[in-house]
Order: sequence, then structure tokens, then C-alpha cells
Amino acid sequence: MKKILVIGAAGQIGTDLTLELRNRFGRDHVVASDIKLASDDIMQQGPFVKLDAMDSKQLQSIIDDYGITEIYHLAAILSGNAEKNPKWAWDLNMNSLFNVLDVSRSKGISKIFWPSSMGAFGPTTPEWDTPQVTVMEPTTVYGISKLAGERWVEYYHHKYGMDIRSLRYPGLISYKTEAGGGTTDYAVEIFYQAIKCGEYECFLSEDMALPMMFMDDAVEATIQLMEAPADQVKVRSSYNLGGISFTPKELADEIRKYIPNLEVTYKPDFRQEIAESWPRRISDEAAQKDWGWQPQYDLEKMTRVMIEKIREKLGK
Ligand code: NAD
Ligand code: AKB
Repeated sequence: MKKILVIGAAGQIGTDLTLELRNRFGRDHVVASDIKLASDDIMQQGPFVKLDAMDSKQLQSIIDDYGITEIYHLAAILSGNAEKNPKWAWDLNMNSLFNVLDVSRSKGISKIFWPSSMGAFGPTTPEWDTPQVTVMEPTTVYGISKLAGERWVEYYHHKYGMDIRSLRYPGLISYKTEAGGGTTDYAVEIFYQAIKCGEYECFLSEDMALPMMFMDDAVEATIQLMEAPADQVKVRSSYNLGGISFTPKELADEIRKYIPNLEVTYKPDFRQEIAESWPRRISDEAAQKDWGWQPQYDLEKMTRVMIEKIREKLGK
């Protein structure tokens, strides 16, 4: 029976992914870990351990103590925070990945998931319908770490026969946990501000189109990729995921269907330049063809669920 370790389980993806993995594979079969405490439901529902993803000894003993067979390694510094402290971000993003790969290799871990990002693309990448294989010249420290990580996971697969799987997530939108310091965070913040006070100051320009995805689709894609037969997983760097492309103005207009008086002002900051270096819309044809990927959420459905769930959460 599989026994999963999630590293970074307190984060935006980790929270939703851990809950869904426990739902599918059993509470005691999914060990949540993070450098900080996770949400109450994760802490109460199943095993949780404090883990610094950089610490190989700690990681080895958790694998032994719990009989871990698969690892989802989610700990990283996201694009916005990474630009504030590039060396720290490079150190964590790269060395935690090496730690997970090397310990997993020595312990015979059967499968590893590690996320890349649309941030691995850069200003010379084709902006519209970005293909799976294309020019990749990222200009952020986050993107450089993701592109380097993609090359390394493919290397460990070819060189050591390890089964490592990866997705280039677009910006993720969810309601259980706050977004973790990225360039796409506006698309989560705007919902909270709209519901709390009807006003939002957006740090990207109103026409800055970016690919985004509702968390339920992202979690589904992740588990679907991890459960696919190995011979269907033909891309061993990282699969493109397309999601929904929209601008801040288009999102605000969709939210106004529920909160008509929402006022949005636009004050682009340093994250505008990061966003401008990323694709506008991504093609995930390879994921569709290889392991049958099909998203379920469009802008309308995602907005409806976000409004409903955040209203419930805030009691508004
Ligand atoms: P997040 O910042 O919300 O969560 C990351 C978690 O890692 C946090 O809970 C943090 O405490 C933990 N962490 C940090 N340092 C650690 C360490 N040394 N040891 C153990 N845990 C540590 O990030 P997220 O949005 O959940 O992203 C998860 C992964 O997905 C990252 O690799 C990120 O690059 C990638 N990704 C995220 C998005 C997105 O929109 N959220 C998009 C593309 C890719
Ligand atoms: C970020 O904005 O840094 C993340 C990402 C797209 O990787 N949401």
C-alpha cells in the first residue's frame, strides 16, 4: 500500500492536495509535513510532522518511521518573494529539490511529484498558446530555479531511472489558504477584498492577461498525472497546464455579477514586469494527449465557487 509524504503541506497547494490525497488514499496513508504548522483540518485529520525540506537526516528518518513510498515536494519560494531575496530563493528551491531527489534515490522512493511553473518561461517564449517544447529564457530567479529543476528531474529520471513527475502550473486560485507570495496572487486577494469591503487595489495592470487555474483542477491534474501508468508519462521535464486566461479587468467584471459595486484601482508594482515576462495563454495539448487531461472549470464556474466558499468562510 502506498504511503505518501507531502512536503509544504501548509501552503496554498499543499493544503488542498493533502486533504484530497487523504480523501482518496486514506487519512493514515498521507503524512503532511511543513516547516510551519498546517491548517487545523490537516493537523487534526491525519499525521503531521515538522520538516525542514533542506534537512536530509530528518527526511530520512521520516521516510523510515512512516514507511513512505511516494513524495510530493511542494516547498519553494514563489516569484514575488524570490525577487526580494534571490539567493535565499535559489538556495531553498534548488537545494530542497536535490535533498528530496538524493534521499529518495537512496531510500528507493517509487514516485516523486515536483511542480514547475509557467514562470519557467520568459519574454522570448511565444506568448500565445505556448507549446510544450519552446524557447525558455526566464528572467526571474524563481523561473531560473524552475527551469533548472526541470532539467534536473529529467536528468535523475534518465540517469538513475527514478519516476519523477511534474506540471508547469499556471497561477492557482483557491479559497482554503492564502496565496504564497507570487505574481498571480491578485486573483485570490481580489475575492477576499471584494467580499470584505468591495474595494481592491490591483498590483498588475487591468489588461495583464495570464493563465490561471482553479485549485480543484490543479489537484485533479496532479493526482491524475501521479496515478497514470508510467508509459503514458512521456514528458519527464514538466507538462504544460493551460487553465483559463483572463485579465484583472475581466476577473473584476465577472465578480461584479455577484458584487456589482466592486471598485478596482490599478497600481502596477514590481510584479507587473514579472507578469509581462510570462505567457498569456498556454497550450496543454501534450498533457491531453498523453494522459487524458481535461479541466472542469472556466472563469464563470471558478468565480461562482470562489464567491460562495469565501462568503461561507468569512460569514458574509
Ligand atoms: P506556498 O508558499 O503557499 O507554500 C509553500 C509551503 O512550503 C509553505 O507552507 C512553507 O511553509 C513551506 N516551506 C517553505 N520552506 C520550507 C522548508 N525549508 N521546509 C519545508 N517546508 C517549507 O506555495 P504554493 O503556492 O503552495 O506552491 C507550492 C509549489 O507549487 C511551489 O513549488 C510553487 O513554486 C509551485 N507553484 C505554485 C503555483 C501557485 O499559483 N500557487 C503556481 C505554479 C507553481
Ligand atoms: C507565482 O506567481 O509565483 C506562482 C506561479 C505562477 O508560479 N503563482
